[in-house]
Amino acid sequence: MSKLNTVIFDLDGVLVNTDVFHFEAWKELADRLGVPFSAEQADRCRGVSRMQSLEIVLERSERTYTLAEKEAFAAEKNANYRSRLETMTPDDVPSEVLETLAELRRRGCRLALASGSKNAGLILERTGLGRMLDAVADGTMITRSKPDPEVFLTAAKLLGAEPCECAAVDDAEAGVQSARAAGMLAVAIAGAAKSGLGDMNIASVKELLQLFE
Ligand code: B16
Repeated sequence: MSKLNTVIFDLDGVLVNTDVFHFEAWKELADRLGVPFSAEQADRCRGVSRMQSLEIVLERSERTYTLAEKEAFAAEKNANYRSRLETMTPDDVPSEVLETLAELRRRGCRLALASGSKNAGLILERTGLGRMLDAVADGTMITRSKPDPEVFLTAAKLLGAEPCECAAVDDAEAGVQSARAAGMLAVAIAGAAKSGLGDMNIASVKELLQLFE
């Protein structure tokens, strides 16, 4: 196996806590429609596409909806979500994330993003995180969502990195599956780590530094 020299991060729930905004925006839609929506369902929305998330939100609905209605619901949720993103500032990036990115770079590591979100650009701009990354692959550049490996492979390609040189960090089951299918070292964090889904399972991004000592 080649030596690791690249770290590719998921965004929502890994570099920033926008997973909470996703939950709040989906919950408001579910409440308006009178559909129960649990934390367990919200957890299953992690990493998967907007329309797949909507299907999870609607799975306890007593009525079915047309595609046009579903597209309107997804647009409503996205407008709500983006209004929350507009409030973000650089202070919303946890200090341990900033310190870890800076230290990884100091150790010669290339850094990239692999997010399924079409809103990643807004988040990177609001938080200033874009300046700390060498490449960005997001939901606007792919046709297949996680667990398909496309987004992680796109990020690696942008850097000219081989998958075996990359550690891929994700908090979602779909994301860890995507990383593994890409042939990368799959590093699980947060919920995915608690379930032991990764090749490596970490509680904090700081633990990535042990890969580059
Ligand atoms: P959007 P990630 C994913 O981002 C989220 O985890 C997932 O909950 C969301 O449905 C998906 O992006 C699409 O996001 O609606 O903003 O385009 O975890 O891959 O960074």
